[in-house]
Amino acid sequence: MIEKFEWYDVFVKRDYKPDLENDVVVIFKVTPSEGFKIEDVVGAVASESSVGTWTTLSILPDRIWKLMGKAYEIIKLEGNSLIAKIAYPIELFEEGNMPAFLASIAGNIFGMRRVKSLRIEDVYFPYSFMKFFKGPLKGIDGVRNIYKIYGRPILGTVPKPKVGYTPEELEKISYDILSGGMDYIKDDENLASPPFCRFEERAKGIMRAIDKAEKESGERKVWLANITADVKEMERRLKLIADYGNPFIMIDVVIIGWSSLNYIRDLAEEYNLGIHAHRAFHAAFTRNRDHGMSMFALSKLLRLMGVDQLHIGTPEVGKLEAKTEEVIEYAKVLRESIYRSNEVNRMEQPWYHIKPVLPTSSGGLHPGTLPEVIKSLGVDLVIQVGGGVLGHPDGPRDGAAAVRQAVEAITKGIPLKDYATQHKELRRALEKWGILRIS
Ligand code: CAP
Ligand code: MG
Repeated sequence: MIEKFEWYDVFVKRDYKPDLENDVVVIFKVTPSEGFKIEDVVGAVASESSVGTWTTLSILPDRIWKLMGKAYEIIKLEGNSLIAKIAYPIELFEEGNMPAFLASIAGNIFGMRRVKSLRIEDVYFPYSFMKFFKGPLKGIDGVRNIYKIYGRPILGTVPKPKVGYTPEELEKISYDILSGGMDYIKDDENLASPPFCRFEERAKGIMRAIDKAEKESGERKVWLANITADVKEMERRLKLIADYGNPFIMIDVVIIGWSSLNYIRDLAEEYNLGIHAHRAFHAAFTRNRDHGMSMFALSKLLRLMGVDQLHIGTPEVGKLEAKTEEVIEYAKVLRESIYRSNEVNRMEQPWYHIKPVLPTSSGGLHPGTLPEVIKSLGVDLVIQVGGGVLGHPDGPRDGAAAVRQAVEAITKGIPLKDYATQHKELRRALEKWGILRIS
């Protein structure tokens, strides 16, 4: 028998100094349920996410004391919430196994009765943990080298309606968009291979459009081909894309899951393909600021896993809920070689061998929003415009041209309304949608 102790209390060690070479640190925002002491709640989170359960045990090998999560810092926030920093020794985790890692630090704890709500704000990875992950194959330089586009954002369109076109219709739209000036054409996140638009037929049509647009424009054109499906089917579609010589695939990374992503990441390397990551479903757990996981932490996990482009949303001019200052931090943590912040819920993160990811800004954009997008997020960016191209009064070709002109104007430092006097397509877009500013 071991001596009696308060089980959850032993996971709170305020005198512990995290070992930044050998500890993973998770920063949680914790809101305790009524009637529970802070230590009992934070200790429970550290226990259940590492080695413990709800009670003391009759068998407890000495090793366990080394493996346990240690809550070493607790900071009270306004209201009833607090920030808890918990350090986990890397020996707790299998090397390179992201799903199992998440089953620890993002598993049962979200449902514990004693937490009213719980949110992973940040996850710090030491090199000793990171070295088992590959990160992006291409990274920002690799993606730019595909297109040979430097110094401006990469521009593309997702045709709308998002699902419903036939392959023939998409071939025409793709050609119009690409010859209008877009760099890529993208499938929507929920377009897979429905009966009226089978993947193979779509591939034929879009690749024909790409060939034609490339020959005429002399520019590289790309299809972000959504292969989201069962893993075996994704593999088949990925190989088809590689056979066509198209350099990119797209996947709905959150929906397909971590082990599928890992598998596809390795295959993409074998076939030398970039990965465009759509984040559909993320808002189910990132949007609530008290519960789930932050988009910031998700961005870090996905950079580690190795996507080349990731959707991060827009500044406050788009259609989806977002806070400009938060979106800027997502872009920073994807791009920088050492991420730094003074915020209480963030840690400094060096990225070592892990290449940067190109952030993708998307959702309700049109030419009149782009000055704010580029002002907030810079030019190392993918700008993705759907309705803002397909909704152009004179059709998709002019819609694409208007986006390209807007970006030309911004990179030359010319106000959109001045550039529009000489560029009809841009003028027509601004007449319909105006120029939006973050007030
Ligand atoms: C954009 C989009 C994107 C969302 C994803 C859509 O179309 O294709 O999937 O923006 O958002 O279907 O809504 P529009 P995020 O340009 O027509 O809005 O990148 O923020 O995850
Ligand atoms: Mg979409």
